[in-house]
Amino acid sequence: MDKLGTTRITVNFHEISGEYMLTIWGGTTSRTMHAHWMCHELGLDYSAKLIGPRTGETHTKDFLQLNPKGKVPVLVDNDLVLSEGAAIITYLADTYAEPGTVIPVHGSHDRARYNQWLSFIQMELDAHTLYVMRKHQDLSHLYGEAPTAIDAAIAGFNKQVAVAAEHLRERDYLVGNHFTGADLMLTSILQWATNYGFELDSTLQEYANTQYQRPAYKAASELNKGG
Ligand SMILES: N[C@@H](CCC(=O)N[C@@H](CS)C(=O)NCC(=O)O)C(=O)O
Repeated sequence: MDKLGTTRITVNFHEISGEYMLTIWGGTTSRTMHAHWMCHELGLDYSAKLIGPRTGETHTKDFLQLNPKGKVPVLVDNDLVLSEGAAIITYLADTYAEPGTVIPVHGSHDRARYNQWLSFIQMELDAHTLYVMRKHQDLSHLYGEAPTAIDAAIAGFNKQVAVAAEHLRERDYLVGNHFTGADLMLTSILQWATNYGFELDSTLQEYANTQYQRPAYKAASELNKGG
């Protein structure tokens, strides 16, 4: 890693004259993990700029030009700048994966189901629940205390995650018969929930443990720690 916090990862075709065409900004959070994990699944050569939230690094003039939301992750691929973890992993898979591997092909029913799972995970398991806990627990000095909202978030998470558990009772993956970006997103969320003290039911725990064994997960997780 160099002094700017840039980690270079080996592989194939993204470096031109020493300049990386593909860069992922952000590290240390479950949401930045999404982007790094997908890059590793695809074996991409990219530059990782592991800036962290609330360090000031997401609010510099230069970074705000990339993402006026002042948030990570952000992907830069040539002249494309993209924020939002779900959009980033979908773009990476659409652009760099063999068709039909880590993302179902356009127009298929499985692609529609993939979209459904990503929306569900982002809204029901992240924004409405775990992130409410984050804001009013860990970050209560910024967002205020809200015990009633936390209780509702815990109940909401348990209710919604049970839908994923039920779905996985008879299958190994969320969509189709192999690993896709939907599993990547769900696993990251389950890891976050575990860090928050949620006890996953046995189906979900077993499912998560399986994904944690993926070499790309392990490598991305190590990188995303930012150490
Ligand atoms: N909807 C976005 C949320 C991104 C987000 O909230 N990122 C947080 C870190 S988890 C952030 O960058 N916060 C910056 C800051 O508060 O300084 C996504 O899923 O990618």
